[in-house]
Amino acid sequence: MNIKKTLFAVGAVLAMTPMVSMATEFRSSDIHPDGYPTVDAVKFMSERLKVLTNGRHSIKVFNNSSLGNEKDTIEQTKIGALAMTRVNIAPMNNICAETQVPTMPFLFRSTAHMRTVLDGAIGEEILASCAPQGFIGLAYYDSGARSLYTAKKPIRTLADAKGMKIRVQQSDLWVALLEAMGANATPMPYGEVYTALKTGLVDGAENNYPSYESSRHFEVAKYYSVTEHSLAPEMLLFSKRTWDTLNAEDQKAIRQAAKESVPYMRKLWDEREAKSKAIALAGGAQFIEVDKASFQNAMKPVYDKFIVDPKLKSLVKRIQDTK
Ligand code: GTR
Repeated sequence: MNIKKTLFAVGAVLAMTPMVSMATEFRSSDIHPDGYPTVDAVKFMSERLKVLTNGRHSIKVFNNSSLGNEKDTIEQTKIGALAMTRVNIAPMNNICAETQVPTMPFLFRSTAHMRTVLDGAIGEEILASCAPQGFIGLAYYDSGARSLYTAKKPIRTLADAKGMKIRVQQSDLWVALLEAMGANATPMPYGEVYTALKTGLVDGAENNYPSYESSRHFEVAKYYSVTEHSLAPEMLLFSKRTWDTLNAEDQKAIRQAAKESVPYMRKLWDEREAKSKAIALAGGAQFIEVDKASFQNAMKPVYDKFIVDPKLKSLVKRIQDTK
C-alpha cells in the first residue's frame, strides 16, 4: 500500500470513530471544612454529574483553603488552572459589577425573597454577566444572613459600631458598607480572621451563623449582634477556559448537576444554621438584638456610591418589585 492510500485509510477510520471525551475529575475549591454545606453540596453535585455522564466526569473538592483563599482560587479559575470554585459573591464584586447587587445591604426582605429572585431570570442574568470575565456562573448557594460580632464590647446600637475595627471580605463594597456603619473596615482573607480576633488586630468581624461557628470565631468574639445586614449568597463558578473545551452535552450535564445540588444545599443549610446557633450558644456566645432599622437607614451612601449604573439600578428595582 502506498503512503497516500495508507493516509486515506487512517483518515477514514478516524472519521468514523465517534468523538469520545476523556473522563475528567474536575478540581473545585472551597475555604470551608468538610461537612460544611457548600462542601457537601459540591460533592453531591459530583455524584449527580457522574450519573448524568455515565461516569465520565466527576468533581474533587479541595476544601479548607488548601488551594488558597477565595481571591486566589478565583484567579486560578479564570486562567483555567482550576476548573471550579465555590466562593462567596463578595470577592466577585470588584470583578463583575452585577454581583454587587445581591450583596447590597438589606436588599432582600427574607430568605424566601432571596431564593425567588436568585432562582429566576434576575439570578440568571447576574450569573451570565460574569462570562466576559472568564467565569461560567453555574448556581448560587445560600449563605444566610450576615451579622456583626465583636470580642470585647457588644454592639447594641449603630453608635456602638463607631470606630470599631471590623474585618470585611476583600471587596470595595464591603469596605463602604462597614464605613457607612461608622466602623473602621479592615479587608482580610477569611483564614486570617480567627488570629486577628484573638490578638486584637481587629475588634470584630461579620458573618452568618455556620461560619461563625465552624471557624470557631465564637470562642474569641462572643458578642453576636443580630444585624442581618446582608443576605449575599455563595456562587459556584466554572472556568470559561475549561468550559470552552467541553462539548455541549457535557456542559449541559454540568449545569444540570449544579442546579440539582441547590435544593440539597438549602436543606443542609437550614439544618446547619440551627445547629451552629446551638453550638455557639453552648460555647458562650451571646446573641444580641439590635435596632435593625437604624443600621438599614445608615446604608443610603452605599447605594448612592455603588448603584449608579442604570443597569444596576434597574436590577435593584426589579428585586425590590419581586414579590
Ligand atoms: C462565609 C462564606 C465564605 C467567605 C467567608 C468570608 O460565609 O461562605 O465563602 O466569604 O464568609 O467572610 O470570607
